[in-house]
Amino acid sequence: MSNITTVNGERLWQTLQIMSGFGAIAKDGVCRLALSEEDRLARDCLKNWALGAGCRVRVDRMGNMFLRREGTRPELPAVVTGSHMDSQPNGGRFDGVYGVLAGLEALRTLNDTHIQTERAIEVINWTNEEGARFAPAMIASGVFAGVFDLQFGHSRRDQNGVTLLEALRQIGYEGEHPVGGFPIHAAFELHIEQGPILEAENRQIGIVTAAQGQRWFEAEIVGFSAHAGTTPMDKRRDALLGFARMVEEVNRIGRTFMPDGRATVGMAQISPNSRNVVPGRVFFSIEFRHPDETVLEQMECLLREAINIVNNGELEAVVKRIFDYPPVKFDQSCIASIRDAVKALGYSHRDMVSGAGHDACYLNESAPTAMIFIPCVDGISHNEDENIHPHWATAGANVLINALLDKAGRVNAA
Ligand code: HGY
Ligand code: MN
Ligand code: MN
Repeated sequence: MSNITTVNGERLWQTLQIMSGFGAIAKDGVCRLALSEEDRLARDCLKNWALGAGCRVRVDRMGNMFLRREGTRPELPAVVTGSHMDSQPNGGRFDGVYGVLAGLEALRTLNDTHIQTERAIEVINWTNEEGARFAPAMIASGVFAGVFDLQFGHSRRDQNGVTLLEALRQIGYEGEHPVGGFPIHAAFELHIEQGPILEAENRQIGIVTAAQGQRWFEAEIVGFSAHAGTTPMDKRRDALLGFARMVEEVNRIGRTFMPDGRATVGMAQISPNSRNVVPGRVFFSIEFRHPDETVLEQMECLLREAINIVNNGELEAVVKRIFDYPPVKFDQSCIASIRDAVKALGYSHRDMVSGAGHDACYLNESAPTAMIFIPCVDGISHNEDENIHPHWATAGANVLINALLDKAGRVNAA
């Protein structure tokens, strides 16, 4: 990679600070749930910035936003980058949004340096990557990649019964463009690592060659709601007791497959959730992750054995898999573009497997894709304390813009 281009790190950092104001919560966190009013404000801001940078903005029927900087040959499949701007309820200021804004910064830098590319470059804001409001996660990139159909995507309901389609309409982001169905030449996603490795090894960049597989489940345990004062202990059908056993079992399954195995019960709804009523029902989530598909299969088998133990006549317990994707291997040619950029920039780096899921994992089903990581402080994410340093943010964006140029074809020297 001969002539390299570098971004305006200060401008990137400023856009990150402005964007973190939409849905800001205590401890410098954000709560910007997918298709919420906070998400609408962030989307409108992104759209205005993109229009200000001379991009065309289009929105598809899942609300995915595409910020397009035209190339000299518009008929060729574009090169894309992007990530997500929705957050966890107690999210950090960088998870997802950093990749979107670094992509915008790349387009702005190409404008500043009057670089023209043969292929168009598009920055994408994917809807509902987190799966915090609408399960499963990465639903919109999943529809784009053909993993889910549009009707499934639109029908997902949040905990208040609002469908994803209703939410799109409420914030005015139900676009008219079809979801997917067009070729992409190459795709890159830039993201914070959300783990401790890069910082601990004092490396600036992670070249992400793969991502671990995931399986998500929903489970329900039904007992019988009863008076806390008059119901003897041996006459209870306490759904929460069954839930407690399942939490122990899920944790045991995760530990059985350490060091790579992950098992989490993250969401639970207790009914009727009243202090003086023995819980009659618990609805909860379970998710497993591992780089090896056969281990995920073993974890699921152990889960089904565990649920049968709880399903003992006193309590009725059922579990349903709602989402799974196998371990992902990213595209070697895109990885090479990243590696060339990292070496040309002289950044310390290492290859990595992503522990987290990303839209790139689905995009990889329909386009050559790879990811770039930057460190985050103490590996903290999905927590208000999530943090990065400005120079990390700049380094990641510098790798991104040069990888994009490598694939989009530079028409003129700067
Ligand atoms: O859950 C994940 O892996 C991603 O951060 N949404
Ligand atoms: Mn993310
Ligand atoms: Mn996340």
